[in-house]
Amino acid sequence: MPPKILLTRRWPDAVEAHLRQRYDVTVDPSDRPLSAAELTEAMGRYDAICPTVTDRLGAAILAVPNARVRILGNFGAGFEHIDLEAAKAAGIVVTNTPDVLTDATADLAILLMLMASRRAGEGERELRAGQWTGWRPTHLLGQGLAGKRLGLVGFGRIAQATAARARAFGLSIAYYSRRRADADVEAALDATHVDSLEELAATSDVLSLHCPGGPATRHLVNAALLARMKPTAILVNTARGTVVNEADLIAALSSGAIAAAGLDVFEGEPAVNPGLIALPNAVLLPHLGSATLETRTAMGMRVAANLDRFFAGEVPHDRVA
Ligand code: 8YV
Repeated sequence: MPPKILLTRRWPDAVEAHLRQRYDVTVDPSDRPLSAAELTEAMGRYDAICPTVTDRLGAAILAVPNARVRILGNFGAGFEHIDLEAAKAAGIVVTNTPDVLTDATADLAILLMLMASRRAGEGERELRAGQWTGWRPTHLLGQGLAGKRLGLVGFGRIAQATAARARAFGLSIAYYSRRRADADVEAALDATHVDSLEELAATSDVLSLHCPGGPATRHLVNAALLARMKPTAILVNTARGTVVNEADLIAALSSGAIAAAGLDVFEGEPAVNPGLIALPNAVLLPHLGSATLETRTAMGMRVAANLDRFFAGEVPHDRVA
C-alpha cells in the first residue's frame, strides 16, 4: 500500500500528478487554511501531511495521541508555523524547500524596491483612476537607487541573491546577521558586515528583511529602529510580517520618518491593516515571493524528493527536525 499523504492546498498540476504516481494522495478540495480540528483529524489519517505557511501546526495538534503522521513535508522555506520541538518530541520528521525559491523571492525584493523608490503603485493607481493629467517635470518624482546603500537584515541565500541583483542597479551592500558570512562570500558581493541592526538601519537607504519569522525576530523593526532610519529610507519585507511592528511602521510612513515601504508579507495576513492600505507610500503585494509556476513546481518537487527519501528509509535532504 502506498503511503497516504495529504496536501492541505492545491499544488501545481504537474506536481500533483507526479505525487499520484507514488502515493495515495488526497488534496484538500477547499483550498483554504485547514482548521486546528481538521489538522488534528488528519494527524490520525495520513502518513504524511504537506502543509503550507497557512497551516498552523502547534504543539496541541502534533502531540495528538495515536498519530499516524510520521513526516511533515512543508511546502515552503519558512517553517515557523510548525512547532519543531513538538514535532521532535512526537518523533515526526519535518522538511522544508530551500534553494528553489531563492531567485523568485530575490526578484520580488527588487521589484518592491523599484516600485517603492519609483512610486510605481501610486502612478498606476492614478492612471487607472483617470487622474493622470499628462507629463510634467515634477510629476511623481521618486528616488534613484544607483549610489545608494542596501542594508540586508539576515544574509542567507535570498539576501545574497538580492544583493547580487542590487549591485547591478548600482547599490552598495551592507548586512547585519548574527553569523558573519565567510570572507569569500562577502568579497564576491562586496558586502560590508555591520555590527548592529541599529547601525545598519541608520546607514541604509533601503533596508530589506531576510531573516526567518518566529518569536526570535518578532517586531525587530519597531518604533525605535524606524526612528534611526533616514527620512528618505525605504523598508522592504519579503520575509515574514511578524518581523515588523505594523502599527509602528504605519506611524513612521505617515509622519515621514521614513519615505516608503514595499511589503509582501503582513502580521495578520491575509488580513491587511487598513492603516497600511490607506498609505500612498506603501507598496503592498499578497505574499507573492515564490509565486511563479516554475518555482512553485520546483517547491512541490522538492517536497516529493523529501518524501521519497523518507519513505525509502533515508534521511531527507531538507530535514529541519
Ligand atoms: C511560500 C514563503 O509560498 O517559502 C516560504 O517561506 O514564504 C513562500 O514563498 C509559502 O511559505 C508557502 O508555504
